[in-house]
Amino acid sequence: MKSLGILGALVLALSSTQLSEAHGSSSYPRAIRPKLAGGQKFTVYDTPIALSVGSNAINPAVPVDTKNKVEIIGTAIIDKLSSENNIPPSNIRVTSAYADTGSGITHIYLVQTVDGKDITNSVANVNVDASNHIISLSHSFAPAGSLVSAAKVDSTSLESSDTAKDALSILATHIGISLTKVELEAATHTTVNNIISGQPQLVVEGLPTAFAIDGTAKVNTEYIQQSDGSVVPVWRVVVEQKDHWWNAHIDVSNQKVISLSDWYAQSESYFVYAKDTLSPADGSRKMVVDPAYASASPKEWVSDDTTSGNNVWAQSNPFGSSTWKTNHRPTAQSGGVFNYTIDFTKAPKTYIDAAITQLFYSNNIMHDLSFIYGFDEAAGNFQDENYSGEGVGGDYVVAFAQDGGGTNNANFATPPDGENPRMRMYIWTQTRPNRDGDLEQDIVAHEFTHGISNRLTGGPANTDCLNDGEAGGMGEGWSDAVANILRLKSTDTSHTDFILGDYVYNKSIRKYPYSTSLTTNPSTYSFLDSPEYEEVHDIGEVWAEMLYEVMWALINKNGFAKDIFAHDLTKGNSIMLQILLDGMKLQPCNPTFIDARDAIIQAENNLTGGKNKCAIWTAFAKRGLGVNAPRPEEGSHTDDHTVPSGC
Ligand SMILES: *C1O[C@H](CO)[C@@H](O)[C@H](O)[C@H]1NC(C)=O
Ligand SMILES: *[C@@H]1O[C@H](CO)[C@@H](O)[C@H](O)[C@H]1NC(C)=O
Ligand SMILES: *[C@@H]1O[C@H](CO)[C@@H](O)[C@H](O)[C@H]1NC(C)=O
Ligand SMILES: *[C@@H]1O[C@H](CO)[C@@H](O)[C@H](O)[C@H]1NC(C)=O
Ligand SMILES: [Ca+2]
Ligand SMILES: [Zn+2]
Repeated sequence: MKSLGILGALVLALSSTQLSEAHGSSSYPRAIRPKLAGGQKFTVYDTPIALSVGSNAINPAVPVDTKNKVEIIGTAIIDKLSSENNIPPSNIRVTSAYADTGSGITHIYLVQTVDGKDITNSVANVNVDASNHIISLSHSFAPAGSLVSAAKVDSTSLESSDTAKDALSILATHIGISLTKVELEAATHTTVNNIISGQPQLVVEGLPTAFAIDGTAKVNTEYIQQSDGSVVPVWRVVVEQKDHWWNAHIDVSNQKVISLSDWYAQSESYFVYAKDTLSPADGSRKMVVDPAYASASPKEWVSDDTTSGNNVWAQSNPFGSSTWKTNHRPTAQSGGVFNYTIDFTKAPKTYIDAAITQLFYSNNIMHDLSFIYGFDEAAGNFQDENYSGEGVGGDYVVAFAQDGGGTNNANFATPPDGENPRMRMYIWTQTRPNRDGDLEQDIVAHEFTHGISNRLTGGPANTDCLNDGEAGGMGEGWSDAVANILRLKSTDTSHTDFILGDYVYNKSIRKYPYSTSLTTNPSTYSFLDSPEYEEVHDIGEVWAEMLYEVMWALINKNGFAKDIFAHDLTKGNSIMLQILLDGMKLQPCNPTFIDARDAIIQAENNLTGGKNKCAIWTAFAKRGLGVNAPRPEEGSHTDDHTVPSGC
């Protein structure tokens, strides 16, 4: 019988089928803002531009105090932005300006106005060097013509208490907090002038504390530029709650929230088997707070309050279907906390929320780790939004926890860059109660690594390079090898043996443990000629065993990085992961063992200048892949233990 994934046969390469997408079901408020068509381009001048007031260039040595100098520069900037963008100077206001004492650069921040009110997202910043030259500039001003319609709106009426209360009611509905008519009517209000802008602002008091922690909300009118460049009047509402401090802009004409930001930095916490814990057999769960790596996931992992984000969407899938958007996902408790119970005396389905949380966590860990080692946007990784603009976005991992489509296995399907891959994790039935593959890190790491090797070998647009034979077998082998690198602990030595799938299967899912002992694991290149070694997982076991030898050779020579995420390329385990991924990028489509070995050696040569060349050759040669090992087209996989001369 042929099965899929970690145990059975091959990894699927999906055709480019597009699945229809339903809308997500979360009610949690996401930050929103109009995406301006013109963006906010940042211009850096190679030759700084002299500033002038009227027709007079500003004297580089303005002999006045700093405050005065900042004011003069501010006026000059307003004149420049005004004439360049055809906006009257009276419609541009400096919001902040200061001369930085360290760099000597003066920073001027501005906003465009209508009727004396700010267009909240039409802003500029200009940087001026110590000799009064503009060194860089950016703005998102609305085009001149778009202001005409906005100027016609009578904004004074918007400051009445009734309309202000309308605005509160719309925001409450949007963020899912009850605020009744009666509660609103009971609230009182006063008018004050905003400390910074000087513009009138209504302070509404006596609101229920679920909506406003101190009972008050501030409302005023402003304008906002929409994505098409048009400018519309909005209510701005600022209200603080226990875990949020909202700054909302509500469109007056259609009564919708069109911009929303939260001044609280949202934290994310997961109660999980952390990345240094292999499975429930290896330790207990703990709370990890904000585990995202900023270089890989600058906006963290969660986009709203459930297990979906830029890198991964994790959900249940009891019927093994292929759609995911409307599937069940757990909702975080207040403060972004994902903490769900597990009772191991019961069936896995009783702890599905903990399983989904774990799967979401482990996939994101794999995303960040592989990103740090070069499986990034340009290299075709899995992300909805690719922040660099390189590669193709729209392809976060769709990960199904406790998928009902199978048992005793797991699999990963890798379509080309730009299409969502699928990870399916099954329940394992060897034990009573059954066990859940979502909770075993080496299973998830194995599956995710299929995505890495498929996208990197032959380029991100081609995921048909590791389908069968030696290439397909190495696909399985790299997946075990990366799982082995991730699970390393500082107490492990080259005498430690690793068993894959130990927790879910209650024994190894491979023939032999990974070991540097030829007795414990006798695998060598010539095993590939045995009829028992035609299936990809069997071939993969030989490759992963060779890589296990290389890994320990590198650690023994270079030492061990306690934290693989620190990317310390002087340490053996970090070098190993780096040259595995670099080798995948270098090697040809449908590589043989020999091709892949040569790519790893080339990658190491590039990384360190060949410091570890002999250590790597010695490790491969120990398992029969020495310099004279024949290529498969030469007829056999005879073991060769020769190392290059000089080693
Ligand atoms: C490795 O590759 C980089 C980028 O192509 C190159 O700049 C560098 O010189 C190479 N290093 C070695 C040791 O070959
Ligand atoms: C997780 O939630 C349980 C209640 O289900 C609670 O008792 C426990 O303290 C929480 N754990 C953490 C670390 O917050
Ligand atoms: C990459 O992501 C950016 C958003 O960050 C998007 O604008 C762009 O279209 C994406 N590129 C591709 C080719 O998908
Ligand atoms: C695991 O296997 C051992 C025998 O190898 C057995 O004694 C034990 O009960 C099994 N554990 C479970 C949870 O089934
Ligand atoms: Ca991608
Ligand atoms: Zn596999």
